[in-house]
Amino acid sequence: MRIIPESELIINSDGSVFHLHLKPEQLSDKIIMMGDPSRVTLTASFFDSIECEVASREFHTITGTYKGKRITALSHGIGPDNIDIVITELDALANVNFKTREVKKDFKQLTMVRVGTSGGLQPHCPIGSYVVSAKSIGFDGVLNYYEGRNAVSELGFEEAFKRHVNWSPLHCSPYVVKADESLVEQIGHDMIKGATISAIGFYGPQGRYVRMPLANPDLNSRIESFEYQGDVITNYEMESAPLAGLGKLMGHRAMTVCSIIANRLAGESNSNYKGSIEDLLKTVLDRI
Ligand code: R1P
Repeated sequence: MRIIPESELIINSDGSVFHLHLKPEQLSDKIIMMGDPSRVTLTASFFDSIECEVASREFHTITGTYKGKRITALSHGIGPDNIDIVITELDALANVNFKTREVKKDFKQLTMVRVGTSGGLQPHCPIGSYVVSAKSIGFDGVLNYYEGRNAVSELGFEEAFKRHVNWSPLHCSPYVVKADESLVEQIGHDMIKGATISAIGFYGPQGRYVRMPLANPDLNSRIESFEYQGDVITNYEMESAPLAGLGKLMGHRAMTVCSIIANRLAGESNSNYKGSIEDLLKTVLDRI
């Protein structure tokens, strides 16, 4: 059996995993995730009881019970690169023996639902609607570093997308992955099912022109007009693709659902979205 070297999986002196600072016994197999650390406090305000709270960098975790279910609420910060850290460490907490540094014989499957905010790209995803990322298009490249990337990707969609938008060779190759289908049904059966882009940044990489002109100013209009076998691209955020892709590669159930807080077509946004995200968090807590 392979012993995972200390350099590959860093375990802190208190027995917690490197970035998240969590110990294996502090993690539930039901995990609700979000970018903003303060949203974890909001989520835990609906819990019946709190078992533990840990904060390290942008990673804020509270495990407790909600209507009798043991749930971990955790923030992952902003960006797809953070998802590589968070999913790998969550999987290690569940599936690596921290004493022997061996992979456990019995696999423990985690259920991970990210509740985020997002900008809509289609008229049927107005501000205030909830969009489940049934498919995600990763502009970030995280999944390309893992063996099995092609096995979990929709290769026909990827090729059609690159052709349609005239994908720049300077960008890393986009990957297209499905979220866990049974989880999408369980959490989002009455919500809009979409195809979501996980961008590698917030401004230029999502086509926002503040002061710096864009290298590909027509990329968003090409994205909006793209259609593949009935799918259109519904929204932009920054984490759903590595979450769905790495989750699938590792054998976990993972998905993202977002509250739409901006409409990129109409150029409108709503910065007062607390109520709608609160309702979405409660819905996910009820359904997870
Ligand atoms: C950008 O403002 C952040 O908001 C969205 C994006 O994915 C990115 O993380 O999600 P969260 O509201 O979950 O952070």
